[in-house]
Order: sequence, then structure tokens, then C-alpha cells
Amino acid sequence: MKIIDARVIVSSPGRNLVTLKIETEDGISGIGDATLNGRELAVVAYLQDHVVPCLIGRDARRIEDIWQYLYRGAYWRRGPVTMTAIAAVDVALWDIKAKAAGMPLYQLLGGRSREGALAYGHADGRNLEEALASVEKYRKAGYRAIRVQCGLPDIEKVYGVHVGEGPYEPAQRGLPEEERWSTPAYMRFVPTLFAAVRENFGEEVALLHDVHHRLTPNEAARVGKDLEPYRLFFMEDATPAENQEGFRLIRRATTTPLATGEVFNSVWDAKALITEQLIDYVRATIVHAGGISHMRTIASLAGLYGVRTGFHGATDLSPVTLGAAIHFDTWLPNFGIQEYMAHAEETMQVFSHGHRFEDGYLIVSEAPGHGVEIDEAKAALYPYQPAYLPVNRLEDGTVWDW
Ligand code: EZ4
Ligand code: CO
Repeated sequence: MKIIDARVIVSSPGRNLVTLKIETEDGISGIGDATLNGRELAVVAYLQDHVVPCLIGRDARRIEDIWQYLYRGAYWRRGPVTMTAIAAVDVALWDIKAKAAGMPLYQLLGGRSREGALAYGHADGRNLEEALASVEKYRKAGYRAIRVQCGLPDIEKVYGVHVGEGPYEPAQRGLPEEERWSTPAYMRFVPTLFAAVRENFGEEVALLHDVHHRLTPNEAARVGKDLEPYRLFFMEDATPAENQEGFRLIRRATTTPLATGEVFNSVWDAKALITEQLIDYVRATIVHAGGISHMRTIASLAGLYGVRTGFHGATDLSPVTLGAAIHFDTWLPNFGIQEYMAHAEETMQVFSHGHRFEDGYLIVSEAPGHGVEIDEAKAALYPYQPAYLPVNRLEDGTVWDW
């Protein structure tokens, strides 16, 4: 089954999304997501200039060999650009293999382990009152697990809190915007937020929170302890995780479950975190961590140590990644939870899919492949527009982690 064509489709239906489409000689094609928020065109060039020419003529059935060829064969290893490009190829090839087999992807992975994948939605508000109203909205929509983010007194824009109408979207068109951050203001406020949410919504709903890399390990330990009475499902990205050993300090101090790794791109980013049992959920995802093939390695290592998955699922991960993730979640024995933000209407005009949200769970597509297709004519109606994630500064102007 020779690969005869591979093309990169750049489109901006509501936000920039990059998709790789691979076609084979017998007419079966597959797609993979190649979106790296704010660095989209670097992956486009990597694919077009260095990967696509090597794919033409190869046997599409040899997924593992092509993965090794692109990883080991490049000499330069890892990194978000490389691993996103490899992921796009890998997911497109799994899509092709599953279509050729006439099976939904989860069947090729090993079959169903559960009926649906527990999903969490994003509640947010500029203040406590708005945040509580937002949680109420998600409860009414059937969510059993809800992430809660809230604005801080006296800080204009805070991660996870939307401004104006429509869902929260941190990447803005044009050059990067700047945000301000105050760790002391955050640490004073966040226990109040979760006390109010528990008081209003009871014990049953699973609550999550994203610290978004802003604390030192010692500060994260403090916040974890302060949040213990509210029994979070997990506290996410409490501290930047380049220093994996930094989590030892947090782990010793608190029983609040810890999740990290949406920016990870390989198993090596998570090795100490997993083998030392410093986290409960690993958030590395298919699109940024080398595709289904490499995510299997990460998830299997995690399984040995009782660590479960909590795949990143914001809207910069295209419907293709979400579709593929739901197959993975449906199969993986040590699945934990799936982040889920519905995509914009324009995005859904470009991508069709067979999965659905029902009663708090994501239900996998039964179509052959991963079940997500792109309408290239519609994609062409939305040309790429430069857009960036914000840059964060402390109140005195120091650049900080966003
Ligand atoms: O900031 O996807 O848990 N979700 C997140 C996201 C990330 C964006 C970055 O591209 O942290 O909102
Ligand atoms: Co996050």
C-alpha cells in the first residue's frame, strides 16, 4: 500500500489548525493533526520540506518503521516541532490502517475497555459569582467533571478566564499580548474559590484546576495543602516540569492529586515523574508527543506505576486529535480522564466526526479509522492568520511562565 501523496492543509476556521493528509495508491487516505499553537508554520515547514519527500513511495502499513525512520533517522531528536510532525504522520497512518481493516481505531488498539471516556469541561468567570454560574451551566449540560478557573481581584486578565462572548481562547490574532500575574494574590484567592464551589455544588462533582505552570514547587505544595479539604480530582501543571525532581517536594507535602505534561513531547519528559510516582495523571497528548505509537509507550509505562492519563484537550488540539484521543481513551486500561472543550462552529464546518458527548462521557466513533474527516474546500475558505499565546509578566514586569 504505497503512499502516493501527502499534503499539509493550513486553515483558520476560528483558530489556526494544521492537518496532514496522506493518500495511498489504493485510494484510502488518512488525516493527522499537526497543530502547535503559536508555532504552526514551523511544523508546516518541517513536514513539507523534510518529511513529505521521505514518505512518498513508502508502504503506509509500516507505521512503526516509519515512526522509527522519522525519529531515529533524523538524528536530531525530540522537541515539540519534530514530535508534532511525527504525530501527524503517525495518526494519519493509523487512520489508514484502521480504514483498510474496516475497523474503528480502538479495535486495532485492543478493543473496548469502557463504555465512554469521562470528560471534563471548562467553567470560568471573572469573579466568584460568574465562576459559580459557569459551574452551574456545566452541571446542567451533564458534566460530571468540571475544571474551574477564576479571575483574581485587581488583575486584568488571568489564564483560563474568557473576555467577552464565546468560549475561552488564549491565542489571539496578531503579535503576542501580555498578561500580568501575582502569585500572592492567586494563593490568597484560590482556596476561597473551591470552598465556594463545594459549598454550592456538593461533594459528588469532580473538580479540577489548572495552575498553568506558575508556582515554585514550594508554593505548589502550599496550594495543594490548602486545597485538600475540597478533594480535587487533580491540580494541573502546578510548576514547570522541566525539573521533574521538583515534584518530589510537592508530592511529600500534599495528597491533592497531581497532573502534568500537556507540553511534554516524549516519554523522557515524564520518566522520573512516572517511575518515582510523583504524579497521578500524565497529560502528554497524541498530537504533541509523537502520535498514537509513542503515546502507547508513555501510557504503558504510566500503567506500571499506577499513573493514569488525562489527555490535553483544549481547542488548539484539532477535532482530529480529539477523535483519535477518544479511541485511545476507550481502549487504554489506565485511562483517567479526557479534557474536552467543544470547538467553534466554523471548525466543525471544516471537520466532520462520529464521536459524541453524552451524559458526561465522550462516546467513540464506530466508523472505520478515527472517524474524523476534513473538507478541504471549506478549509481553503479560512486562510492562516498569525496568532500567538500571551506572554506573562509579574507585576514588576519580570517575564514569567504563562
Ligand atoms: O493553555 O491549549 O489545560 N489546558 C490548557 C490550555 C493551554 C492551551 C495552550 O495552547 O492549559 O488552555
Ligand atoms: Co493545562
